[in-house]
Amino acid sequence: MTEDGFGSGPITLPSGGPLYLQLKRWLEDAIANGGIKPGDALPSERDLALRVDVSRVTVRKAVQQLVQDGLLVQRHGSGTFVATPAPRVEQSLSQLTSFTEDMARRGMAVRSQWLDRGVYPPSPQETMVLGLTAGEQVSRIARLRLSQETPLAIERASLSTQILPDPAAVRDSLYACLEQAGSRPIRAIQRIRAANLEADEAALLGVAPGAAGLYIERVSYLANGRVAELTRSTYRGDAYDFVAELRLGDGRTT
Ligand code: 16G
Repeated sequence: MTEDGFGSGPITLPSGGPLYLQLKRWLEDAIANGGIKPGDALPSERDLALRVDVSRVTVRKAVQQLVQDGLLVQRHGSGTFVATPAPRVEQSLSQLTSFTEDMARRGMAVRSQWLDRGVYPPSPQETMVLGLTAGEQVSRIARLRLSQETPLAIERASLSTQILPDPAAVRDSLYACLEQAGSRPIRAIQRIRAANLEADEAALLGVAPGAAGLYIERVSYLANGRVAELTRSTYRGDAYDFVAELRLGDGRTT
């Protein structure tokens, strides 16, 4: 095999069963034994069909099943790749920290891909949660958050323009930017629920459509009690363990 793990000659499939299942098995084995690695690109459907000596329909069927199983990922316009398993992260639910801080503490590199940032007329939810007055605009920043080049979450933050007048001022970290302006939140309420990822979210997160995800809504507050941020995030379900410490309550009956 050459560097890409597929070599250049014909590929001999394991025997038995329908051809697409044979090809699927060959690909699964190659991924399992490291012959093809996370992030490797698959040859085009046409090349693979020629090399394996099967029809393109057979290749498509095998690939589709592996995408569904989460072993392969299709990226619009750039092809099909071996999926990268997410580093599993344990996240405490008792500390108000930022994504950048969480990853830095683990020595993991972070990067954000901007999906949107700008000042917009607010939605009714933003007006209500952020306590905006009539005619006030909202600053929005939406980012794909990556750690070690693996996408972990899509975060959409909305803030009053009084707290974040210029969304373009946010560089790597929203909380660092707020801290500089003296408006870093000190408290937050966070709601977490399970969700199956929509196709567009799944594509951004590099997982199969319908894969398990966590939908998280964080409303954070400044020291003066004003709402600082409403952030709605979609996290990869296979990447996060949220951990909460529980103590015996005052209302114990024993
Ligand atoms: C965390 C927060 C998010 C906050 C972000 C700031 C959750 C679910 N979300 O990811 O609300 O906006 O940190 O991160 O924990 P940053 O300072 O790195 O931009």
